Formats: sequence, C-alpha cells, structure tokens
Amino acid sequence: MVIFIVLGRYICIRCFYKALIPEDVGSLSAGIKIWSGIVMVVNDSKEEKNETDRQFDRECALFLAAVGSESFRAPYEDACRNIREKLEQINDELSRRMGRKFIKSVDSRVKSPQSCLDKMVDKKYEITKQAARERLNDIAGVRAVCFFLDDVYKLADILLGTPEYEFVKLKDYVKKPKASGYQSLHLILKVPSYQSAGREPDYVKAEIQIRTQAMDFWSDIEHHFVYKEVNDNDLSEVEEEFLKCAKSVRKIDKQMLKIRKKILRAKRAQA
Ligand code: 0O2
Repeated sequence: MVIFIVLGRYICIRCFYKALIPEDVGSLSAGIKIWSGIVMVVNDSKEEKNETDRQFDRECALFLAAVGSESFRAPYEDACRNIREKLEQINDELSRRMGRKFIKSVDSRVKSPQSCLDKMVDKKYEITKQAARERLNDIAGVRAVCFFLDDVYKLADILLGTPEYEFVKLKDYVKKPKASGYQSLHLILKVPSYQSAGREPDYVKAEIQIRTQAMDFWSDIEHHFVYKEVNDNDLSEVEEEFLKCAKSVRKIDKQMLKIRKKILRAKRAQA
C-alpha cells in the first residue's frame, strides 16, 4: 500500500508539472484521476481490513462466551478436583511411610477464558472451543510443590502409574530447563470427569506441574515480572539475573538433597 501511495504521488506531481506546459494540459486531469483511483483502492482495503477485524472480534466474543460457560468448564473443574484428591491420598500415604511431609502444597485452577484466548491467538490456533479442547493442554492446571528434587520424580512416577489416568506427554524442564531458567516437571494427562452419573466418563487434558519449593519461588517471581509482562523496556539484564538465580536454585536443590541424605545416614548410624 505504501508503494501505491508513493507511486501515486509521483505520478500526480509529474502530471502537474507536465500540465504547466501549454500543449499538455490534459495531464493534470489524468493525474487527478489516477490519484482518486488510488485513494479509492486504499479506502476499499481499509474497509476490508475493518471487516476482517470485526469478524475476528466476533470470533473472540463467541469463543469467550463458549469457554466461559458452565458446561465447558465443569469437566475441567472436575479433573482438578480429581487430581487434588489423588495428590492428597498420595501425600498421606507417602508422608506416613517416609516419616516426613512429602508434598508441601497443591494448587489448582481452570484457565480463565481470556487466558485461553490469549494462548490460542499467540499460538495461531483456530479460535473455537473445539480447538481449545484439543490443543490447550493446561485448561485444567494443578501444581504440586515438593520439598526435595527426588520427590519431584517420585511423585511423577506415582501419577504415571495411576490406572485411572491416561498419559499424554511429559515435559522435563528440570533435566532440561527452559532458556529463561524455568524448571519444573510437567505431566500432561487425560483425566476422567464424571459429569453425568451412570454414563462413561469424559476425559479432559490436565497439566500437572511438579516442582520443588526453590523452583516454585523462582517461577512465581519470574512469572510476575518477566514471563507474562508485556514490557517495552529491554529486560535482557533482568533476564540474565533470573538465569543466574535459576542456577543458584538448582545448586540449592542439590545441596538440600545431600543434607537430607546425610541426616538420614547419621540417624541410621545412631540407631
Ligand atoms: P500460565 O498463565 O502460567 O498458565 P504445549 O501446548 O503444552 O506444548 P505450552 O503450554 O506453551 O505448550 O507449554 P510450556 O512452555 O510447557 O508452558 C506451560 C506453562 O509452564 C506456562 O503456561 C507457564 O505456567 C509455565 N511456564 C513455561 N515457561 C515458563 C517460564 O519461562 N517462566 C515461568 N515462570 N513459567 C513458565 P502459560 O499458559 O504460558 O501461562
């Protein structure tokens, strides 16, 4: 479009100067005609763009209503509840066996409609509830925070061995942290939702993030200040600092594990 405008202006100016020469007076009106033609093309394409924007806005509004509806959200609420109950059972059982608390805390949420929409737009997915159901792994999200590094893997193994759940994907950002320094183990599972009694359960995807306290501390702060921050400022220096902290978190987690093992050995020696 910019090329059209520049070309149009050039033709008009040329025609105008040519019109100053008595034998070429027709050029001025030709120039004006060309210019008006270009203005019309530009206006038409603006109209088209506005129509595309309006269509997109309509799709988004429909999507937000669908994804915000009770019928869409209920199976995900159910899946979160199901996982929380399972984690509670695991925690009771393992804490008793280990003689220490196994899971420190559990949080869950169903992703907000706006957050679903932002992710769909970001990932250039089709803006429909069907696509959201199929492509978003974390509409139901549960976070389990453990005390020690090896607990993270122990918990993941137990969940993977739960017959009720269907395995979808495992993302190990503990072994291979993200470029930001983010560490966490993500387990994506299909979890049953018993919405209507007597019927076969519906399965929906849920993401379980398992991490240590130290990883959680880092992730919470980074999420707040960098990850979701739309910021025009250059954050590279801050990101560099976060990366350094992530390395420290890694070290601390390893040290804590060593300390726990040392204490255990000492206790056994005393017994
Ligand atoms: P929110 O608001 O926290 O929910 P996928 O479709 O699963 O292949 P996805 O979902 O982009 O791809 O997977 P990814 O990169 O594994 O991220 C899933 C979630 O992990 C994110 O969800 C964040 O919660 C968290 N996460 C990922 N990278 C980072 C990071 O660099 N820093 C922090 N603090 N958290 C991170 P959402 O939906 O992006 O955000």
